[in-house]
Amino acid sequence: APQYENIKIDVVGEKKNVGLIQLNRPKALNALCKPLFQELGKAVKDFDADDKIAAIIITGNEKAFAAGADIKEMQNNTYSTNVRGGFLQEWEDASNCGKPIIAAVNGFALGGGCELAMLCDIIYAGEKAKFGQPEINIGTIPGAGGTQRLPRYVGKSKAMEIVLTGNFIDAHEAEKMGLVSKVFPVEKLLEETIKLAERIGTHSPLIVKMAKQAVNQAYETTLKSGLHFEKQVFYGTFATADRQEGMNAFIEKRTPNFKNE
Ligand code: CO8
Repeated sequence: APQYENIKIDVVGEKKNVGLIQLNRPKALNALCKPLFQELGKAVKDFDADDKIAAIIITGNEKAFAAGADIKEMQNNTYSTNVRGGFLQEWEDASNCGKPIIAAVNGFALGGGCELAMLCDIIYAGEKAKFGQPEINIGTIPGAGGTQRLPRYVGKSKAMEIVLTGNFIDAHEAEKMGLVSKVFPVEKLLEETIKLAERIGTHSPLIVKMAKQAVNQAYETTLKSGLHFEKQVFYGTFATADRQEGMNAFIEKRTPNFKNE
């Protein structure tokens, strides 16, 4: 297995089919420095390519999921160095994953940390989690989806309030506004997130991937072309062995044996 300095990886779940990535710069509240993001991108890519892995979890520690981009690292960036170096380009690696990624958020998910959670497919939170886009406090704006993904989750008024004030919202508020799908006691969060990943892992990985692509279209296109995309993918499932097996198993009252084909 590759050696990482800023993250820890593990394979968990009863069937060892869940890839776990823990952000691991506790002294900096898991601030997302460039080496961390490069390692995260590699870990996500490797799990995505591993046929034994059904879903991926990204988590932090009890104090912080991630407190944002590394302010010390970008303090002296200039417009020119950002453009020349493609600042934050590594983000694309994590968002191109075909498998489901679940964020398990305890503690702070701020700035780039909140944006990282939002580029995951599902967010589960511990009850002490705090979300926010505090970039405005340090004279900048969200740079990795905060102004685009957040309004799609919570609507314009709440997104404006979060981005323009820099105020934090707690886990229950985040759940109420649709940013987070469930809230758990802090010490239960990871096991509940693993259960969710395992539940997804009982299905055909092939069909899970198609379903993820279809839902993602809802955030990328008009309703009309999204519905068209959905219909084509739905029809496409009928070209797979797993669709036949799923329906056969239902009729025969048995558990399906999916082959990822
Ligand atoms: N970057 C670098 N270091 C950080 C960061 C950060 N974002 N957040 C915390 N740290 C460091 C602190 O400097 C401190 O280090 P040291 O001990 O060496 O002084 C250590 O972590 C502990 O932090 P605090 O002492 O501040 O802990 P508190 O419990 O007092 O406060 C807070 C916790 C409220 C989370 C506070 O640390 C804070 O406000 N952090 C900054 C939050 C922030 O502004 N985040 C937004 C950053 S900008 C951004 O994310 C731009 C997005 C662009 C895309 C990102 C792509 C990666």
